[in-house]
Amino acid sequence: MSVFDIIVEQSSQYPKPDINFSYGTAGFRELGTLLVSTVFRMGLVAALRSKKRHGEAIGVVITASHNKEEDNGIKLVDPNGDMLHPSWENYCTLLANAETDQDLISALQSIISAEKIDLNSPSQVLYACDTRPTSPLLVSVLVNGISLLCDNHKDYGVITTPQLHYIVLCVNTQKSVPYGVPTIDGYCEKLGNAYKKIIDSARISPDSLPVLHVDCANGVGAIQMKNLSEYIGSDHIKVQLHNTDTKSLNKLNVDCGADYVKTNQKQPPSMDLVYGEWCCSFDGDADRLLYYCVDSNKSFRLLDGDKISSLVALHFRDLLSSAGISQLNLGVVQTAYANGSSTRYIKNTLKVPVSITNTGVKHLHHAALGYDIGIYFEANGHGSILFSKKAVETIKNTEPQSPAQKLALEKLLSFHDVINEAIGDAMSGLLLVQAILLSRKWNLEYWDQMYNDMPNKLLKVKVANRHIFETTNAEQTLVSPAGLQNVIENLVCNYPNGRSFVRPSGTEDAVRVYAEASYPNDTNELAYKVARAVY
Ligand code: 16G
Ligand code: ZN
Repeated sequence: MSVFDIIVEQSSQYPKPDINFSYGTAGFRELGTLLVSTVFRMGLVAALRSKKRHGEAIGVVITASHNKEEDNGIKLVDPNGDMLHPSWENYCTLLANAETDQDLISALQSIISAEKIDLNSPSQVLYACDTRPTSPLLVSVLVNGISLLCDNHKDYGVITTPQLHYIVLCVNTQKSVPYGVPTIDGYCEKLGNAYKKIIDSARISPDSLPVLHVDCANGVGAIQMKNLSEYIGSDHIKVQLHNTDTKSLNKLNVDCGADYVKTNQKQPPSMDLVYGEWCCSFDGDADRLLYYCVDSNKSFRLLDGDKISSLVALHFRDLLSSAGISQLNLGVVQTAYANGSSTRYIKNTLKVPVSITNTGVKHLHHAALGYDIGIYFEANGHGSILFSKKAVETIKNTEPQSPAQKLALEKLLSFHDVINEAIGDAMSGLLLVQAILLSRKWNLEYWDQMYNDMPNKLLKVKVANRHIFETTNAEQTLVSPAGLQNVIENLVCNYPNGRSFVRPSGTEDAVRVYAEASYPNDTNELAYKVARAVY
């Protein structure tokens, strides 16, 4: 029997449901029970992608992030720990939509021939999942798919999405400059030790450490944050974990998690906010991070991805200056959703350049590679910082002329190790933010005052066909349907500092309308008027 005969035989156990799949911004997302055929096929793609890359490890994560518990998803991780290369997304879509087992074989053969893949090449696939009830079944089917083309595969169990990205990057750099040890212990050691170094050099005593309340969204972050904070120890970090029930049904992301907090602009009902306390939320797979607190009037204050970017840009600008390094270009990448105040603050006050890209981590990550040190965060809390080779070498090779300069150089290297450069990572981001705030002796209230957010509104509009909405200019301008952009611009100019754009969602069957303006009433009016024009 040829390998294709075996694939046909196996695949017949997993018939494709009557769904048109599309590998979107975050891979495939669907009701978990409807993803069985897809994960089997993605096992095959992962093996082929690894063969194409001569045996470099490819990652597969089974997760639907902040989506509801019944949903699940699957996405592939490329050898450098980044998202799957866009040229392969179409292959994933092609395979997922093959109607019959024979169609599947034809699709596989077309990929093998287009990419000139030698089936005898070595391959390696690493996989993991989140805490969803459908994850174990999907993992077992995934393994069935992988093992038909690849005998070197490893299960990393229930870990966060960014941890798997980290592991893939570590495995693939073992023979050159190892990024780290490719285990969860290795992750805790690398990030945890770097964080401890910064706290020690800032001479922060255990008594003066604030307690950070962490909402784990009843997801995998609950397990892994416990692990990480225990590794670091309470003399360096004090966290109190909330929403940590990963065992009961109907808890994941319910009334908690970063998406809940961002969408509702309020804390999870399970968390009582007290003035002066520090709080943050992860999403269901712990790749998003948001901070929040209440002010002295008990009003909720959200410190979102834009505020994290601003804090990081300020701190890195200062550290580079104290380290006497002026030859590295530091930049921030945002999307159109970034609050206008944050963009103005970073550009005009910090004098750090800002580029705007399409929504979705892969776009931000790619743009951040254009800077020597590229900071990227989506407003929703997903982000990281990328250091170029030149940046790391410059920091390592600069000869300090004073103790202060030496300290700044050491801190830059420690910050480099705290960050998970493979992808946005809530736990790594938490250590980063804590280390910056504690180094600067800032609290959340002080951080919040960096700038005032513009009032803003995000609406989801169900339309007959979202695919007719086409955008340009980093999704800020509509090119289709014809004439709609003019209508939006005519509305926007009626409101002081108005800004609005419309884009099709990459994860849901809807379009999103964003508006901001100087006054809350104007903002709402603008958003609803644009939404009416879209509908
Ligand atoms: C996905 C993206 C996220 C983006 C969101 C936009 C990744 C890992 N995740 O969750 O970055 O903000 O989609 O969703 O890329 P939307 O297209 O439905 O607005
Ligand atoms: Zn997520």
